[in-house]
Amino acid sequence: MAGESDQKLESRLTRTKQRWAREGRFLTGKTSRPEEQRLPPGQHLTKDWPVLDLGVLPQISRERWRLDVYGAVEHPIFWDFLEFTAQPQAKSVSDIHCVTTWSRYDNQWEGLATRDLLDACQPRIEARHVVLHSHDGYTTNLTLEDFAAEDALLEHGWSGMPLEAEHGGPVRLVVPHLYFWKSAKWLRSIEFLAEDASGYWEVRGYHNRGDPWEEQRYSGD
Ligand SMILES: Nc1nc2c(c(=O)[nH]1)N[C@H]1C(S)=C(S)[C@@H](COP(=O)(O)O)O[C@H]1N2
Ligand SMILES: [Mo]
Repeated sequence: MAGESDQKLESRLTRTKQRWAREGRFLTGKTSRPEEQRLPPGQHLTKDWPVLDLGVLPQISRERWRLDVYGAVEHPIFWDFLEFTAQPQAKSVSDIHCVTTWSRYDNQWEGLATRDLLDACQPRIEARHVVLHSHDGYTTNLTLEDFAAEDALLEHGWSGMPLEAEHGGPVRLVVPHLYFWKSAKWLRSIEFLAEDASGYWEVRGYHNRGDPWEEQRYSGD
């Protein structure tokens, strides 16, 4: 997976964002808690919804889309879109916080709660980490605990409509309590692991966890 295919994903944006990580760009040195303030430190509010990715737009129809769940699980999953949407459906409203400093409030999501996915696949006792794999070659890593957050969803609907391709449709992850790079678009598979394995931005200077309230933008913050 590394090497050649990674090189194709080295866009100008990738190089700029790697430089920001080296320079500690946008860091305010402040922290705040969601109870005190809705906007995390160093963020500004936007009304539109920017598109941010590596510049590859995978065109996956709902008919062709499949989800693989594998690794340290009792029940590996291989669902098509109909099987996926036959699972319990959840709705949630949450805010987006992107590490490039924009935030967007009150996004209405619909999909499968990650907790319901965990019920279906039953992570084994040694499973502690999760890696998301996407159709554009992107990966990102989370602890099992962060993945299992109450408001985390495998999302296929936004504002009552199917999730648009540019925002990761047919299905993306949404983990509202972490910076948005953890929310993988064009989800293809979910891997459960005993040991952590860094993803695309995590090996390029970005924080392993990415809590916006602690301003965990870059590794070493
Ligand atoms: N597959 C994939 N998922 C991805 C990315 C990507 O490049 N590829 N970019 C991440 C980043 S850095 C951000 S800020 C959000 C942007 O999502 P949006 O384009 O829907 O706003 O997607 C995240 N998920
Ligand atoms: Mo981002």
